[in-house]
Amino acid sequence: MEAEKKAIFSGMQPTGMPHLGNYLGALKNWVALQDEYRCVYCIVDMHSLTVRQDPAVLRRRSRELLQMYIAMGLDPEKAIIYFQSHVSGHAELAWILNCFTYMGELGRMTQFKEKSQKNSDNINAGLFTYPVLMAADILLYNADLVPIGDDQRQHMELCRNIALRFNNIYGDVFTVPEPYLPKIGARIMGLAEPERKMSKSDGANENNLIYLLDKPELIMKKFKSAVTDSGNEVKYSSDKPGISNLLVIYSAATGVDISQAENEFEGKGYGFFKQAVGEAVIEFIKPIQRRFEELNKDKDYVDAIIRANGEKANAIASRVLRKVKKKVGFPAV
Ligand code: ATP
Ligand code: LTN
Repeated sequence: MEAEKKAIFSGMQPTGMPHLGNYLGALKNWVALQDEYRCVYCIVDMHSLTVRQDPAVLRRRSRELLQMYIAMGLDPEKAIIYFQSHVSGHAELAWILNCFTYMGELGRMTQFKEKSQKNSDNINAGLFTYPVLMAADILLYNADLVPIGDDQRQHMELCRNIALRFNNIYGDVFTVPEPYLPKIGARIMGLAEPERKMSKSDGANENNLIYLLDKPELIMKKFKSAVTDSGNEVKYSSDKPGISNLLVIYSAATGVDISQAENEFEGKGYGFFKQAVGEAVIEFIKPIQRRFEELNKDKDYVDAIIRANGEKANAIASRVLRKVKKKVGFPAV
């Protein structure tokens, strides 16, 4: 039975607590897919090193993110959740794939351009080859589907091209993966700056993002101070980025579609609407926070998951890596 299930891989950087954008854009789908697919969900700590990190903070955040995966509803018996740095195959495959990726392709990546602008004092080679490591993550597990938010589409396209290029030379080695995006919520914008995506590393304005561990009062305060637009109609429209973003959040959080929500809030005004969005978000975040706190007290359980799942991931990765090494012509061990 297990062998017939399709495979899913996705990852998130431990660069901070996940926010509402991460949840609605990616994590929510991870949970939804875990019964139907063979899922592998990684904490991509190696990717985080492309930006300077404090070691103690990185270690803490990596563990917190793993706890968050479980608190959100991922079942570590069903899905494999583990740290990228615990499986050396990621780095090994990334090296091989580097030799099948062109400088020009990497130079075109929007994330690279944006991050080099933001970190102009540290434009390291890792930042440039970041998408190759991401391709290695995915191809190492022969993933069919990769649940991600909209900002990762371009990296996915590159990953597919690398896989196709490699397969063209060596035969069908890699599964060519497809991105999997939510119908609604693939790009959640900032609450204070609705023309920019909500982003963890954009902490300058804390009112811009809702962290999954924010207390209910703080969540409500942030929603109440969210930027709206002129007028007073709750309508989805390109000249109303603030209200449109709140409608997307409401719809993704409750499952009510946007036109239904527009009807629900007709004539109610922005203040009432913002309060309702806040309440909806608080409601689904509450059980996640409760579970996170419980896990905080259960160090042994979390340690056991880290060990067991790291081993499972390693076993899959080594099989694929062995095949790749043979194909490219490395001597057998
Ligand atoms: P950083 O700012 O450190 O780059 P991030 O907030 O962009 O972090 P990532 O760890 O890079 O988050 O992304 C994890 C997942 O969340 C990815 O699948 C990404 O596409 C998705 N994601 C990130 N931001 C948003 C957003 N604003 N809306 C929807 N999905 C998002
Ligand atoms: N690049 C992604 C994180 C990431 C990822 C992956 C996502 C690293 N490896 C593999 C999906 C599959 C990001 O910045 N959000």
